[in-house]
Amino acid sequence: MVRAWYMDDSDSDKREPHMLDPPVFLSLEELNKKTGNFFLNICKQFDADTWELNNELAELRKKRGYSFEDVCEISKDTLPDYDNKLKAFYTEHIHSDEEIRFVTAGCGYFDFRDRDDKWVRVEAVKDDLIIVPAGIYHRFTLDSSNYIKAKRLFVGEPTWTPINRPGAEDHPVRKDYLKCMAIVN
Ligand code: KMT
Ligand code: NI
Repeated sequence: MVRAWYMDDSDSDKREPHMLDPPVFLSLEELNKKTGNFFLNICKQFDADTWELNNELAELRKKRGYSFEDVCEISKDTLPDYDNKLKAFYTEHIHSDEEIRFVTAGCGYFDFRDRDDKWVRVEAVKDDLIIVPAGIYHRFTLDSSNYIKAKRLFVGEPTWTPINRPGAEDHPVRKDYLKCMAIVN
């Protein structure tokens, strides 16, 4: 199950959960409200061992036009330029397209800014499909197990380039995201 919670502001190891004391969890519905309805139905679960047989996942891919697919395995031994990549993943950024990750092994944290600019941490484990909307501020870190394997899906030819904050405020994709957020409650 995808779990989500508000983060504390301690600057200890980012791979720790960083829950508030006591913890404040968000249901997917609450997460959805806090981020402008973008999360509705997008933190989904599919059995990673049988995903190829799953019609619902096939439908979703077709509907959203996910034509590209590869595998990203993040560990010191499997990811070239590991330290720099992890640093870039954890630098707050947006993308001009959706970032789609289907976790097939391991665990990681996707952090998102809510509509009040507070960090919400979303735990991604095996079977979780996470679709990060274009224009939302986010970042990623491994947890203390230091390992995740995920499929990366994309519409067309992928561009993984992050647009870092600050510097992303005037990007048209960011403006579109804010416009959408303003009209939902
Ligand atoms: C990204 O762009 O943040 C990543 O690819 C993170 C890891 S995917 C499990
Ligand atoms: Ni990203």
